[in-house]
Amino acid sequence: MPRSVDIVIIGSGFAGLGMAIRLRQEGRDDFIILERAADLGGTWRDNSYPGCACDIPSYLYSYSFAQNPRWTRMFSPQREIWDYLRDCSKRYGLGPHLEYGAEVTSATWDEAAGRWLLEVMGSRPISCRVLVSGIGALHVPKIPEIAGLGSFSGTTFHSATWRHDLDLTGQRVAVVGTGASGVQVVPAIADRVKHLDVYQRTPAWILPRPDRAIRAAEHERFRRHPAALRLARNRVYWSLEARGVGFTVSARLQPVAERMARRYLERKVQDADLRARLTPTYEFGCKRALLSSDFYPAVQKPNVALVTSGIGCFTPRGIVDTSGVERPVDTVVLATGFDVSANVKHMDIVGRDGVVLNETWAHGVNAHLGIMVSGFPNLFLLLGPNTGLGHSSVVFMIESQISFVLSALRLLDGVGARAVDVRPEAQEQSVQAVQDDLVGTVWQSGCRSWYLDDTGRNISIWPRSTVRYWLRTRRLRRRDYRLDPGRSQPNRQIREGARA
Ligand code: N01
Repeated sequence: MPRSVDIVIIGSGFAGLGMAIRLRQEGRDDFIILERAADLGGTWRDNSYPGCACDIPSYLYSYSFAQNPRWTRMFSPQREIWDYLRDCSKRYGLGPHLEYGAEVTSATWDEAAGRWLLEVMGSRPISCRVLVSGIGALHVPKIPEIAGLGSFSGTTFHSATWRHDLDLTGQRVAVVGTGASGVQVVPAIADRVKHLDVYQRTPAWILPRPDRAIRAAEHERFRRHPAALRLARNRVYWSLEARGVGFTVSARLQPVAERMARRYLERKVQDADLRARLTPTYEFGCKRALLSSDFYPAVQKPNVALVTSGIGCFTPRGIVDTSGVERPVDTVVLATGFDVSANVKHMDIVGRDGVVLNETWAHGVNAHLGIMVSGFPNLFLLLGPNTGLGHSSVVFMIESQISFVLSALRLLDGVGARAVDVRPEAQEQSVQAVQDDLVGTVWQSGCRSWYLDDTGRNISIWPRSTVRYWLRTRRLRRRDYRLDPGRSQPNRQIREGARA
């Protein structure tokens, strides 16, 4: 017998918890958060590799409605962000709403009842009026298909599932990948290991990270004057938004950033051959530009080797590069990123008329404003397709999406409708507008990045300013949506059964 709740949120990362807090602030308490893991925190729980930290300043990488006067650094380390999320959960009384070990395997729309029916591993089925996915984009580790990987007799793990039980001290280690995760892992373990091979397939554009400790006097000021904290946050927001102009409005600003990155590399790496191997050949910003002040020093340490000849295969002893040289190692860390096209694909989501979301997405993942998919009423995706950013904090995007969901709920309640569904033509138009806006941008300038799917279509980036996104998601444009009159029908018996 299914339990019945009004709203189900899937996932307890930044998106799911933010949604829950705002629901409570609006006086809506009939919701649960289903989390498949044993603790909350999403990507900031999973990514606990040494050196993991945020590359967006702390003031902006937090909720606007729950600002934190106690950040210890300008760029917060993972543990502090995870603690912040746990603190938010406590402060806003989310504990009773959280259910752990509850993996949603399928969601099916029941047209007659106007409700979603969820199958949940480790729990009874659940019936809900509104379903919000807060599972985000970077949660399925990408394990590369490299010949012989299974035959390696040492230890292999992905950066997002770090083996804390394993002491790397004195080991020979290989790190595969030099993206945002790789450039943080390498300096953090370089001094501890006996030898480190860094396998770089494509170099990244890197700028120094202007990190520093936040001083006691600043903490005191923020504690006494919350307006000062808001001001600090606004300053970061507008400076990143200004930086974003180079991505979104005037491509002419990109070479300026590229020059800065090139000069930084020249200053930090004297060896001409190494410098050449660390120099990207694609435009700045095409792949995510990275902030790191310790990656270049780390790859120049005597016990560290940058391998750029490409991975040929794995052997039981180690890795053979494409020129045939075998490098024996004890442990391989795969800092090889995430499968962004996975999004909600591991769930069977069945909408109106038995339409399956995965089939709808077979020719390309897309959603209206990254949030709604036509034919899937009362389903809202947080951090859905094309809502990632190259220049600013995704927490801002999440908050915009949460406001959108809240206004959809107000609309449903206000007009007495049981379902809201985006019209196919509105979705087509907004998806096309995003793809049109991407034409000619740096993200489409020819490099291979995780922003693109296998066909080369960009499924990750919002190509305009975050202000524009905020304006588009502030409230629902009525003509873009179909509203079904009536109330959703939680079976009275089911509800009583659930209470009992
Ligand atoms: O993943 P990535 P990530 N052989 O996809 C290489 C967020 N994040 O986990 O560039 C050899 O960027 C691949 O090479 P190439 C942030 O949004 C945020 O580092 O494809 N190499 C690349 O170097 C970020 O963008 C923070 O040629 C292989 C690397 O692996 C996103 O997460 C911190 C390979 C993957 O880089 C993903 O970052 C960390 C192969 N077969 C992450 N396959 C913050 O600070 C892949 N690679 C907020």
